[in-house]
Amino acid sequence: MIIGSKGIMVRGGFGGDGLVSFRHEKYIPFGGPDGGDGGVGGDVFIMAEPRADDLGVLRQKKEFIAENGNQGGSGQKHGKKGEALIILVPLGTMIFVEGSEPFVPFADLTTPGRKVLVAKGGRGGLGNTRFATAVNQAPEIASKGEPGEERHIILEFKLITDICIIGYPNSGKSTSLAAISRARPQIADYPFTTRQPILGVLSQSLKRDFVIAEIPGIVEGAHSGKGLGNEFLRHVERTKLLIYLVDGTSPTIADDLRKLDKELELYKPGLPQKPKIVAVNKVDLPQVQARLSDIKQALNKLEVPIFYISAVSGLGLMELTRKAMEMVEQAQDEEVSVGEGLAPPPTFMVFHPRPKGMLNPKHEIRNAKQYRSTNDQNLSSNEVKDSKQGKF
Ligand SMILES: Nc1nc2c(ncn2[C@@H]2O[C@H](COP(=O)(O)OP(=O)(O)OP(=O)(O)O)[C@@H](O)[C@H]2O)c(=O)[nH]1
Ligand SMILES: [Mg+2]
Repeated sequence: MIIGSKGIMVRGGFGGDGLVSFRHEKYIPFGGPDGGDGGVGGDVFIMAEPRADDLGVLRQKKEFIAENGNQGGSGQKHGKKGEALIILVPLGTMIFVEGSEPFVPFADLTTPGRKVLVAKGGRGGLGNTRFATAVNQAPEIASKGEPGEERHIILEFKLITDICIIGYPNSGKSTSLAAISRARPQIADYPFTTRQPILGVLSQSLKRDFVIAEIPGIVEGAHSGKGLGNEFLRHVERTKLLIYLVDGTSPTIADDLRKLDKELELYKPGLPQKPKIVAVNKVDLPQVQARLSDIKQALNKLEVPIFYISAVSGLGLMELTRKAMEMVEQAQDEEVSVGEGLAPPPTFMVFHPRPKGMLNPKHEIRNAKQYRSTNDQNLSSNEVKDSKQGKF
């Protein structure tokens, strides 16, 4: 089953704590503070991976937490940075952040290898060297590392295709897809043979390959869950061209087309206004041949290109694919990138410790003894506060 949407939690690693330490060397009395700063926590990224088919690549995992930074060392050594965590998702994944404005994607991964930072690692704490002042030359204080950003994210996977073939069950979508591309979907004379979108590649153009998909059969009432429902229509949203494939043996072809339009409109207003081609299939059958002129008459008012084809004999397929590729190229030129105008990530206000005599009373700085005995990085004892959402 294609996993099309999934909620996950991402969190950057904790910053490492700053260290309280003093230089102890033979013949060097009062060596002074030499505690280093903690390393910054690892960031969490989401990256588009073209080989992944759907969000199933994430398996059952729901929480993604990057590595913590290490504690600072003596001799002013900086703690090691936490390693970044990269979550691989399929190309075509949209990222939404819970709590931000609905329906405005945080990012849209439409190019292979695109990497988006979704949770920053926490800053490392300051070592006691940073707190030395003229009046306090041996500070026994250091600050704790900060927690990383935490976000609840919804991932939505929508296929990126050039062409989508949609139509009623049994109209011949799989047969057509197999005839014009290298895809080998299952073909049978019962409805809903295809239960998942199937992808194929059209490589008849010298310029580039075209990705073509068959969407499982749509029936009247799909928007309210009939048949396989409208679950797969999300994949139609980002195609450049629709091919409405209708069965030539249907006595109500014009009506079938209107119903397809209606189902798409009910799923998402404006969706049927995408560039479109109508293909009447199975014209090799004598009963279709017999009423071909009536069919043409019934469809002559449509303002979209119409092709009369036979997916079995190949009749009209060449002309159909040529027109489809031409329309995709045209649509591409006019396309406005979805990635433009993305909402910025929600902002978190972080209060950082101010060393060298400018300490804010709100910041919790511990003395050296307490500090060494505490290993846990308790969230509530940290200085980071989220002014807006009160998360930290
Ligand atoms: N005579 C004739 N039969 C066809 C043609 N195209 C498809 N068929 C037959 O119609 C039946 C359904 O074909 P499919 O390609 O599986 O139809 P589909 O639209 O993918 O069906 P679902 O996946 O169930 O929605 C099969 O028995 C095909 O052999 C055609 O051009 N001519
Ligand atoms: Mg099929």
